[in-house]
Amino acid sequence: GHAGTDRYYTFDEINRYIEDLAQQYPSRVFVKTVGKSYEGRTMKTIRITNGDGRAKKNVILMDGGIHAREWIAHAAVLYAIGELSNNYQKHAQLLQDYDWVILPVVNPDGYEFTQLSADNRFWRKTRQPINESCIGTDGNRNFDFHWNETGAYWDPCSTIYPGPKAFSEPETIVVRDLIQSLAGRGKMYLTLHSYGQYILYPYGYTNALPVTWRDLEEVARAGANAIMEATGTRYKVGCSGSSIYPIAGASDDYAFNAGFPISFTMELPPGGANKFDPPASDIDRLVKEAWVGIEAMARKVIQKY
Ligand code: 0X9
Ligand code: ZN
Repeated sequence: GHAGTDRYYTFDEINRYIEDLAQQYPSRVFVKTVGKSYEGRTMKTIRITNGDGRAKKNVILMDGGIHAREWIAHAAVLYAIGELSNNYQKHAQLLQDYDWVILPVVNPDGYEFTQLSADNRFWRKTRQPINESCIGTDGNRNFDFHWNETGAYWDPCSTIYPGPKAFSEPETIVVRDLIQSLAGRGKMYLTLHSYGQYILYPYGYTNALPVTWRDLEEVARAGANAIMEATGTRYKVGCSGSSIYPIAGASDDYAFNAGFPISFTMELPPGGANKFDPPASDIDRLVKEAWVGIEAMARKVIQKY
């Protein structure tokens, strides 16, 4: 059944959950080690298929938790994994011509750090030291597409430090390699964050729109409309660079530039005093609502590509 909807799972619990799914559904669900974090944690993807064995299907690539403190993102990714794995008959359409590849925890060191003590709860970055006094890089400023051009800050102690160079972090290299290995087959890249209630599309590094912005707008709208209909929650849709502020070196722009025709950052709703900490009692509602949007966007993508 579903996991991590009544409390936030630890990194180990998340890994165990996806391993269990792979054991339970050995013909359809596959877990693969794709790298190690700076502190040596094993990073794993789960690939969910319909088990027909057809190779080289189109792919939807999803990840969460590049920012450590955005726990609701990890939880939403986990819920999507549970839906696709356990309710695969209901979701036959979503798995007919597409495989789903999902990296549930992009920043395991940061995630563990935020769970270690209340003092660390709102840590955002990776955990690789930069110098004697500053730790961590903002993973979502570390990708090699217009790296460090805007929306980052040079101070290694800053929460939006882009790293000493593009792909200085083992964790962003993992995402890079996933994106590159799927180029051509990858039709939608979806990265989950909080908070803001946005579905954001490229570009992020500038407020200029890509020529295909209407396709991006159409798919994002499908997601936002489905959520609105289901729960009344309003997710705003728009280009990252003009809807919030220009940020370079983010994973969404990188995937889009690598050939994913659809690439979104989904910012889940705020919660709790700090806005990054929805109470455990809200997880179930928020992740189900996010799934309504994800499913609607996937349907649209599958129909278009
Ligand atoms: O700043 C970010 O990385 C994201 N917001 S968050 O509050 N979760 O940190 C927004 C990223 C949007 N994408 C791009 N600007 N490319
Ligand atoms: Zn974020």
